[in-house]
Amino acid sequence: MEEQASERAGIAAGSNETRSVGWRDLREWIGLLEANGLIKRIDKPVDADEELAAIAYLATRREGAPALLFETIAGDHSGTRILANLLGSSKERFALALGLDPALSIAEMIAATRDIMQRRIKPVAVAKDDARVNEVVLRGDEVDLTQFPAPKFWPGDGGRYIGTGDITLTRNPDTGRINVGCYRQMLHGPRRVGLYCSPGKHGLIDREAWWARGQPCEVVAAYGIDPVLFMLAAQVFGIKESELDVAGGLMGRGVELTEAECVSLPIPANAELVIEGLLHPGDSEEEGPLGEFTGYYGRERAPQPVIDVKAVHHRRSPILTAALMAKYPSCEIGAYYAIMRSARILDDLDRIGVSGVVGAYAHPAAASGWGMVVVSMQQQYAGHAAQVLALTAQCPAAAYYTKWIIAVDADVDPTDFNDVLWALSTRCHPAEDLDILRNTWSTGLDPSQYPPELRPYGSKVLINACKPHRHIKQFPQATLLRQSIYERAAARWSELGFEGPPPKVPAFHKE
Ligand SMILES: Cc1cc2nc3c(=O)[nH]c(=O)nc-3n(C[C@H](O)[C@H](O)[C@H](O)COP(=O)(O)O)c2cc1C
Ligand SMILES: [Mn+2]
Repeated sequence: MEEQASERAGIAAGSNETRSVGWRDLREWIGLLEANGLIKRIDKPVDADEELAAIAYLATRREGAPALLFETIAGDHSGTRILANLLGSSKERFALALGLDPALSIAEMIAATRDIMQRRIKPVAVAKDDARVNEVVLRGDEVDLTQFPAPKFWPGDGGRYIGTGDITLTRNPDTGRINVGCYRQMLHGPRRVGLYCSPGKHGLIDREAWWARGQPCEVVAAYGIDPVLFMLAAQVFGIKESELDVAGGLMGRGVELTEAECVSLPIPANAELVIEGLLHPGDSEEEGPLGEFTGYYGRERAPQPVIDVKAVHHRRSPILTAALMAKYPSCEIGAYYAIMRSARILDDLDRIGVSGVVGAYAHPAAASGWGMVVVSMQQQYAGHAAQVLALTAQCPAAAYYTKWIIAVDADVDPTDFNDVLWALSTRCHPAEDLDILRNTWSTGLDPSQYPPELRPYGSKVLINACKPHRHIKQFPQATLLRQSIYERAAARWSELGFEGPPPKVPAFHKE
C-alpha cells in the first residue's frame, strides 16, 4: 500500500549513491556555513517590513558577504527565522553546497559543476512520520499563512512575499513529469498565495495544460529550502528531464520526498515550510510589483493566478529562505547562478556538437547572469565565431533574456572582465562585428522596451570580439613575456621584496 502510494507520488525506492554532500537539510547546511565562518546570525529583533531587506541589502554591497540568519522577527509569534543571502555572490557557499573545494577558481567551478551535473539519482521515499517537514501539519481552516513573517522587501512592493527563495512543484498532465521551478509568491490571505510564472516557464506550461482540460493544477511550494533544491529550481532543464533526479545527482544522494496530505504531488521531506494547493482556472488576484533581479520594480501590478492552499507542513521555528532581488552583488541570484548557467550553456553547446568552444561565463553583475554571456573559443574556420555566437544566443540554457553574447578567443578568460574588455576594445570592429537578433525570448521584467506589452519580445546583439578571422595571420602578436625571463623573475620574486607567490601568466612569447 505504502509502495503504491509512493509510486503515485513519483517517488522511486532506493538510490545509487556515489559521493554525497556533507549536509542533509537546510539546518545542517547552516551548521556547515557556521563552521566555515560564512554566516552571520542577527539575534536583535528586525522588522520583516522593509527593515530586514534594507539590512540584507546594506550587508551585501560587497562580493562574498556572509549569509544572514535573522533569528528574531519583530512582532512574530510563530518563532520563524529568516535566512537571506543563502548563496548570493559567494562562490565559497556554492562550493560548500555541492561538496566542491571553495578555493577553486570560477572557471574550475564551472568545469566541476558540469561534471557532477551529469549524474542522475532518483528521489527516495521517506515515511510521513519520519519527514522532518511534518513536525506540524495543518489542513483546511487550520491553515493561516499570515501568521508567518513574510517579508516586504522594497518600498514600492505590492505586498508581502512568502515565496522568493522557494521551489515550486507542478506536474504535467500529458507526460506526468514533475517540474521544479523557483517563482515568486505573494501572500494574499490566510490560504491564498499568488504565483507569478513568466511566459515559457515550465510551471506556467503545466498550469495551462491542466486548465485546457478544465481541471485545477496541483501545486506544492516550499519556502525554506536547502541550497541545492534552490539552485536547481532556477535552472532551465529540458521538458523531459527530471530536475529532481538532477538535484539528487548534485547532492550524491536522492532527494528525500514524502507524500502530501491533499495533492498527488510529493513534498520535500526535509524542507522547513511547505504548502499544498490548487490553481483553479480563472482564479486570479492583483499581484506585484516586486523589486526584481533587474534592480527595478518589474511588471505593473496585474492579475496573476492564486494558489488555493489546502495544507501546510512545517518544522518548529521554521527558517524561511528569503531571496532579496537587487543589483549585484546584493541579489540572491549571484555566483551560484552564474556558474550553473555557464555550465549548462557549455553542456548545450557540447550537445549540439560545435567544435572549438573552450569556456563560457554569464557574469552575475549582468542582471544576475541573465543579461550577458561571454563564450571563449579556438577559431578553426571562416564563419566559426559567427556560428558559435548564434548557437550560444539561442541554446536553451542561454536563450532567456540574454542581450549581449560576446565571443572571445581562447587566450581571453571569459570569467575575467578586464580580459573581456581588452578583447572588446582591441579585437572587435563594431561596424563589422555586430549582428542583431530580434523578437527573442525575454520577459516582462526587462524595463528597456516600450510599450511594456512588448517586453516579452527581446532582442540580442552578437558581438564578435575574436581576432578577425580574415586577417588572423597578420593580426599583431599580444605582448607576452619570454618564458625564460618569466622564470628568472619568478625565482627572484621574494628576493626582490614581493610578498606571496609570483602571479601566473597563461601564455608566453613565441618567436
Ligand atoms: C530567487 C528567484 C526568483 C525567481 N522568480 C521568478 C518568478 O517570479 N517568475 C518566473 O517566471 N521566474 C522566476 N525565477 C526564474 C526561474 O526560477 C527560472 O527561470 C527557472 O528556470 C524556472 O524553472 P523552469 O525552467 O522549470 O520553468 C526566479 C529565480 C530565482 C532564483
Ligand atoms: Mn523546468
